[in-house]
Amino acid sequence: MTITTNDSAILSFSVTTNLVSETNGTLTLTVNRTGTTNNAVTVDFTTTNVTASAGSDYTATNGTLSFAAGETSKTFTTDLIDDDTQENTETFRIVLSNPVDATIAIGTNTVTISDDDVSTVGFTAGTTATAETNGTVTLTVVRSGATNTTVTLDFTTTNATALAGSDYTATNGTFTFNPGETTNAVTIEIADNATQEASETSRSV
Ligand SMILES: [Ca+2]
Ligand SMILES: [Ca+2]
Ligand SMILES: [Ca+2]
Repeated sequence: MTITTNDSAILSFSVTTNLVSETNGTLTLTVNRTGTTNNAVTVDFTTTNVTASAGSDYTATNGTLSFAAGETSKTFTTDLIDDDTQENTETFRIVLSNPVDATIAIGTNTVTISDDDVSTVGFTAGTTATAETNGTVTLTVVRSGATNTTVTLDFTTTNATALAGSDYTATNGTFTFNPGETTNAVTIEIADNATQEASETSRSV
């Protein structure tokens, strides 16, 4: 007598999407087996690019999951790559294939990687002292963090106790950091007048 059965092992990712930060390091994925559990089954997995790129955004990963008889869950990991580049949110997929003695129900898992990198800009110093005989004062702005984007920011002088026109030349403009640039500077003219004055201040913002 021959006994036939329609029962089979059914393999599914535990979730269909993962939202991660590139700083997470490692992502653990789970494949569950339902249906028949009394036989050994295998299934292959591999990563595939969507907008994220293997090698720069995550580590390409592939292998075979082997469920022993009675096993209902297997996990594997794939690594995320944390860089200093400011990027859009990107995705890749992990796909199950080649089931042996099993069928695949949910065989695609989409991983969405969010970016953590920003440009930070600021003056190198909060205050600058200069003598009026110097003629000019140069203020430097630097950017740190992500440097792969173009960043612009406006600046203008405002009076504190020094007066534009008589003590310094009112100055405004825009700093532009091109990709890769980390330093900008502006030079402001200081008036050397004949009047005796207390020390005076102006601000650049
Ligand atoms: Ca990335
Ligand atoms: Ca980063
Ligand atoms: Ca990044």
